Parts: sequence; structure tokens; C-alpha cells
Amino acid sequence: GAGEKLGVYQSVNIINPEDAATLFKSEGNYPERLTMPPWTAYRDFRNKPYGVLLKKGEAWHSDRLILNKEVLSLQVIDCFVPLLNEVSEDFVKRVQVQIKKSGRGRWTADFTNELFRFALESMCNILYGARLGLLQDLIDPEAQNFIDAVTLMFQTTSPMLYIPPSVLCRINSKTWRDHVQSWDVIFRHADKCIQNIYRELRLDRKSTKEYTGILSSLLVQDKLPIDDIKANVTEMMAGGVDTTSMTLQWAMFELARTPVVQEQLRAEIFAARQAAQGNMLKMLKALRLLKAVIKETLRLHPVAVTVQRYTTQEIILQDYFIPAKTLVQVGVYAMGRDPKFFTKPELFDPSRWLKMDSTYFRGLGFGFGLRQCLGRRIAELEMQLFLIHMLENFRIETKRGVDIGTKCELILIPDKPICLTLRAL
Ligand code: HEM
Ligand code: 2DC
Repeated sequence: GAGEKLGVYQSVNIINPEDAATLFKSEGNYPERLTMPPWTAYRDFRNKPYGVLLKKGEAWHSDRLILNKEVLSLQVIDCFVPLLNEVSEDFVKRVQVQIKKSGRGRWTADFTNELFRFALESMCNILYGARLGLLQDLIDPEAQNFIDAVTLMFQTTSPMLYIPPSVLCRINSKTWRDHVQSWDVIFRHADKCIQNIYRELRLDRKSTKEYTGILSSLLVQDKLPIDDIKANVTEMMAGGVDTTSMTLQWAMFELARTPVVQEQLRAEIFAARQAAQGNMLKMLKALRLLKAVIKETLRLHPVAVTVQRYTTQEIILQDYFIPAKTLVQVGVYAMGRDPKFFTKPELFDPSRWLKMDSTYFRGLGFGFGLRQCLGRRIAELEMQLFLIHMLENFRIETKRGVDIGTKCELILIPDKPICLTLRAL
């Protein structure tokens, strides 16, 4: 555990699952990760409240408990299935139309923006219980602006990570201005969506039996002040675009490069579909390989290069005493590619997750514990349903021998466009 000085931060970096276990088991009731000065600076600058992403201590804890019930709990995620399922089905229809148009039985493209649109449409359908129509040919330019703003927001974060917020604002650099502008677009568009639902809810209380999305559920419950609801819904709407879409793109790329696994997965899906007789919840329970495919994708292609915590007490890692209040970073990307923890790490082999004798603290793609990804269950479901429908309808192919690396634009993304071919089965 060598200490490294990075700008103004000092951190201890670890990659051993046992060390990660020691760290997370002592994280306490209010775990904190590395602060994001540009993100908090924007909110302070515009006088906007923080959501759970940026809150700390008891304020974070109480909001997080309320949100967990609406977003992460086992009871509520079943409500998401029909909402996410229809978006995936519409994506398939869109691909089918494109294939017909091509006249060649296939569609070859860089699917980045298609997947951004899919991810935002999915997220909004569960947040607002309403479709934005992003899987049509012509989409609302404001939605596209929102998508582009999230990307630019991430891009402009990294260069400012180690600059104190007060300085950021004072120097008024191009990066800072772009950053402010992208958050402005994000908040304005989210606010518009939120206002629509808010108004609807006050006019006519829709049939209360049907599930109408996370936002109306939060509004009806009335446990969080409206400004906090807005802050959190905005974070979820923005957090749900690049994360799941990039992971899905990597998953399709790996499945295209490993046709044997793709066929096994397709077989599992067909069998589960038959056995479940149209009961999607039952079907999802049976898909063990599918879940392993997603874990394996996040092992090789995590969204977050590290998961970090400030220690709350002294701990021992590899014989080193780590004092309280030290920033410790678990190198999730490095761990996933280390032969000490994964045999033949370069191989895309989802079955390793089914037969490995120990997966102990090896699957950290969504972080860990009380502070883990709030959108984890949504992301998992969304990605599972997408892959189910895609594999039931198309063969995924890619050119042989094209190597795609990874670059960091705050989140990890492909270093060049990934070209995929979807062929009607
Ligand atoms: C936090 C990954 C999708 C919202 C995180 C963290 C990771 C992560 C690693 C930090 C967790 C920690 O420190 O332990 C991912 C991945 C995703 C994904 C890999 C998809 C493949 C989403 C989605 C949403 C979302 C769809 C929208 C609901 C959040 C929020 C936090 C968070 C709000 C902060 C939670 C807190 O501080 O309490 N995510 N995420 N994420 N994520 Fe995600
Ligand atoms: C970036 O060194 C690299 O889920 C830094 O949905 C350490 C670090 C800290 C926090 C991580 C961040 C990295 C990557 C992006 C993450 C973020 C926590 C949440 C965020 C992983 C690894 C993300 C993408 C959220 C973003 C929500 C936002 C759009 C409102």
C-alpha cells in the first residue's frame, strides 16, 4: 500500500480483495468517497441542494434510506420490469426497421448514441412513468442536448478534479464554463420533466393502483422536501445515461468477439423464456449466465476506475498501519485484470463467476455497502432486459482483430468507436 501524492490528495491504493474487505468492513455508518469539487462547486455556485451523490453524514444517511426504498429495495424493483421491458422491446423494433431499410439483413454502426437514447428513455420511464420517444427517428433536440451535456459534464470534470472549488470559480477557465453550462442544461431539462409530473399529479391523481414511477412515488410519500426530490431525481436521470449504455456496448462487443459465449447465453435465454411461459419475473430469476455476463463485462470494463473510502478508524492493510481519515482507493480496474485474482484475466469468461470458489470482494463494479451505487438494481435490470431482447432477435458481430482500449473521461470508456453488426436471426 504505497502512498501516492496526486495534486493535493494523498491516497493509499490497494487491489487485493482481502484488503478491500478490510476497508469496507470498517467503513462505518456514513461512508465517504473521494469528493468531487467541480460537482459541489457547481451546486454552491447556483445555489442548488445536493442529492445523495454529494451529501455527507446524517443528511446523506436519512435521504439515502428514503431513496433506497424507492429505488433499490426488492419490493419496488419488480415494478420496474414492465416499464423497462417495453423500452427494450421498442429498441428491438427500431433495430428491425433499420435492418429492413438496409436491405441486407443487418445493421452495422457505432451504437454509442443509440444506447445513450435507450438508457435515457429507460431511466425516464421508471422515474416519470412516461415515454420521451427517444427510440424514434426524430427526437426532441432538448433530449439530445441533455445526453450531450452529461458527456461534456463528465469530460470537463477530470481536468478540474484536483483544483479547489473556490479557485475554479475565480479563474473562470473554459473548462469551468463548459462544466457549468453542461450542468445548467442537465438541471433545466430534468426540471422540465419533473414539473410535468408534478403538475399532472396535482391536477388529476391518476389511478393510484398502477405504479407510476419513482418521482410520483416520492411526491406522494412526502418524506423528502421537494428540492431534495428534485436534486436526487436529477442525479438519477443524469447518472443513468453513460453508465448503463457504455456497459451494454462493452457487453455486446465481448459477446461479438466470443461467439461461443453468445450462443450459450442465447440458449439460456430461449430455455428460460420457454420455462417461464411469459412470466418475466420468473424468467429473470433463471438467467444465471446472463448475470455472470454482466459481472464479467464490469470486471474487464468497469465504469469507475476505483472505489474509494475515507477510513474512519485505524486499519491494517498488508502490514501497513493506515490511520483514520486516510483516502484509500480500491483499484477496481487493476484488480479485474490481475492474474493473482482472476485466472487468465484477458479472457471474457462469464462462467468463471459461476464456478469460482471465491468471488469474495471481487465484484466491485457498483461499489460496496451502504454507499454503493443507488442505481444498481435499475442498471442491472435494464441491462438484463436489453440483452435478453437483443439476443432473442439478433446475432451480434464485430470485425476480427480490432482491439479496443480504455480511456478515462472521468468514467472509463472505449478509446475509439466500437463498430458492431446486428444481424436478424
Ligand atoms: C454511485 C457505478 C448506474 C446513480 C456509484 C458508484 C459506482 C457506480 C462504482 C460508487 C459506489 C461506491 O462508492 O461504493 C455504476 C455502474 C452503473 C451505474 C457500473 C451501470 C452499469 C447508475 C444508474 C444510476 C446511478 C443507472 C441512476 C439511478 C448513482 C448514484 C450514486 C452512484 C446517485 C451515488 C450514491 C451515494 O453516494 O449514495 N455508481 N453506476 N448509477 N450511482 Fe451508479
Ligand atoms: C472517477 O479519481 C475517478 O456512478 C476519481 O452515476 C474517483 C471517482 C470518484 C467517484 C466516482 C468517479 C471516480 C466516476 C463516476 C462515478 C463517481 C461516483 C458516482 C459516479 C462512479 C471513479 C457515477 C457515474 C454516477 C454519476 C451521477 C451524476 C451524473 C449525477
